[in-house]
Amino acid sequence: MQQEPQLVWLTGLSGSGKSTLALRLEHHLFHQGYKVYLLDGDNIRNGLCRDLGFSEQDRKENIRRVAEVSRLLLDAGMVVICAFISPYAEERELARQIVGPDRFTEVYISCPLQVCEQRDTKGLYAKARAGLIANFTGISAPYEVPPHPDLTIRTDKESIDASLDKLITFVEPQLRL
Ligand code: GGZ
Repeated sequence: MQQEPQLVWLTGLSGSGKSTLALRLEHHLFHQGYKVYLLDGDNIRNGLCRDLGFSEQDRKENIRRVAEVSRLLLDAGMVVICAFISPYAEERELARQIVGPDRFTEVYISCPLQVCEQRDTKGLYAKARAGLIANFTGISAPYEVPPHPDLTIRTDKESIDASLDKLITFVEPQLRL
């Protein structure tokens, strides 16, 4: 199948729904016949970036490496989905430049901190509040809201199914040659 290599970059707080949406988008595109690959904390921070933590410097290096890998995958013709907190606007912009602006779509997965904290699916916010995790995004480290994302999805207002529909409707036309 002919496809336009594109990177879909999901940014947002821990617990905002990035990983769920990224995985569901990946499955959808795969079943449509696209060659697609998902990069996220699970497959990146356990391997390529396992020497990195969550200081500002390490997060920036994490995002830079992810962008470089994405560029290689795009050059190989893949559709790439990235799901990272990527809290710094400057690094998201750097990622856009590394892969090429016309191959990069920034999607802001928007959800208020209070809602992410209530969800606390992994108990990380509770640990961060208790001082057991340092530099936790939203608690003791910043998250810079994207000023001009290509798409914003409000997971506190819309169901996962509705959010996914919105994402697919926006992304899929860009992948057709
Ligand atoms: C934020 C942290 C931290 C700290 C561990 N701050 O909800 P999760 O668990 O599964 O996703 C979070 C993931 C964030 O990794 P990223 O590579 O996306 O971060 S960044 O883009 O900023 O480099 C969370 C877990 O790692 N986690 N410690 N201090 N999230």
